[in-house]
Amino acid sequence: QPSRAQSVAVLGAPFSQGQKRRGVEHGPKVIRDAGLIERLSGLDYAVHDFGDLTFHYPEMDEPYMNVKFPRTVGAATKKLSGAVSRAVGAGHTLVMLGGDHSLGIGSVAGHAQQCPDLCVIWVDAHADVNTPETSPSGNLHGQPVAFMLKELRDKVRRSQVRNVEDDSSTAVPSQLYLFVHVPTQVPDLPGFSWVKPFLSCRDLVYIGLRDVDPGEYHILKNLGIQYFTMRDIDRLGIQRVTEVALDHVLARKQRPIHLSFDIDAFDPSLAPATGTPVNGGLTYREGIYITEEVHNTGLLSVMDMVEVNPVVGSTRAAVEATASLAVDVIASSLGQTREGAHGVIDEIPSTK
Ligand code: 6HN
Ligand code: MN
Ligand code: MN
Ligand code: MN
Repeated sequence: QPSRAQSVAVLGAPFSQGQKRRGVEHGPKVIRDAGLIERLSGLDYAVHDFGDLTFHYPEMDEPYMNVKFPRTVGAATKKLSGAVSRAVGAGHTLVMLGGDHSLGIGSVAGHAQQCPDLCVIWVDAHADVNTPETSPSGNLHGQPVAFMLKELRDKVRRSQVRNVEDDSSTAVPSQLYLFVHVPTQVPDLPGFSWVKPFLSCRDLVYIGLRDVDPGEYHILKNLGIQYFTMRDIDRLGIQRVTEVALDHVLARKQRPIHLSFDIDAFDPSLAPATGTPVNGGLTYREGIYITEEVHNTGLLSVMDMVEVNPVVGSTRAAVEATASLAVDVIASSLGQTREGAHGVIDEIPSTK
C-alpha cells in the first residue's frame, strides 16, 4: 500500500458573497450529491464529514471603495480559517467545498496557522490577485491571493534597485535605491483586520490562467510570481508544466501543499456550471494529470474545490457533469489512479 493520510475531513462552506451570482452557495450540496463521501471511503480513507459551516451576515455591509460585502466576506473567511486550522491541527487531510473563491483567504490562512511553511498551487482560469484598488468588479473572489501575499502588504516596497556605479554621466551615490510607492497595495478593509499576510510570492504557483486583469498582470510580473497559462500548457504540455510548477514550490524543501482548485480552470464544455467561465480551459485529462501529480508528492494537506454553481448550469445534466468532475478531481488529488488499485494480492485468482 502506498502511504497516505489515514483520515480525510470534508468541510462545506456554502458562501457566495465574494461575487454577485447567486447559487454558488449550493456547491457543497451538489458535490456531496455527486457521491463525494462514498468515493473517498472507497479509497480506504476514514472520512469525517464535518458538514457545512453556517455563516452569519451583518445587517449593514456598505461597499468599501469598490469592494462589495467586505464585512460579510471578512467574517465568513475568519470563521472558515478557524475551522480549517482545527481540522488540520487534528491531523486530517482536509477538503474544503465552496462556495466562491473568496473563501480561499480563510482556507489558506487557517492552513498556514498550522503549517506556516506551506506552499500554494492555485489552479484557475483567473489569478484572483486583484487588490481592492485594481479590481475591475469589486468582487472579493477575484482578490483572495492579494490578501495572503506579504509582498502586497508592505507599505513601501523597494521596487527598483539601480546600480549606477559605472555611470559617469550622473553624480549620484554608487548605489541608488529608488523607493517607490506601488499603487497595488492591499489597504485595510473593514472585516479583514484578522488577516495577516503569511505567504511569500515564491511559495505560490498558478496553473491554467487565461483571463488576467491588467492590475493582476502588473502584480504577477512585478513580483515575479511563477504562473503557467493555458498557452504554456499548449507549448510545453501538461507533464512539463506540472513538473516545473511542483518543482518551483518543492525544490527548496518538502512542505505541505495547499491545492486551491477553481472548477473554472476546466473548459466550460466540461464545467459549465460556474459563475465566470472562460473558453479554452483544461481538458479532463490535463486536470486529472495535475491532481495525480499533486497526490504523488505525498504532501497534499488541504484542498479547496470552489466555484461550482448549480444555478448557472443551463440543464440538470450540465450541473451534474460539473459536480461529478469536481468529485473526480478531489478523488484524484487523494489517490484515485487511472492505473487501477494498488491493493496487494498474492496471486491471480483462478477460475477453477
Ligand atoms: N474566480 N478577474 C475577475 C475579477 O472580478 O476580479 C474575475 C475573478 C474570478 C474569480 O473565478 O474565482
Ligand atoms: Mn478563482
Ligand atoms: Mn476562476
Ligand atoms: Mn476579466
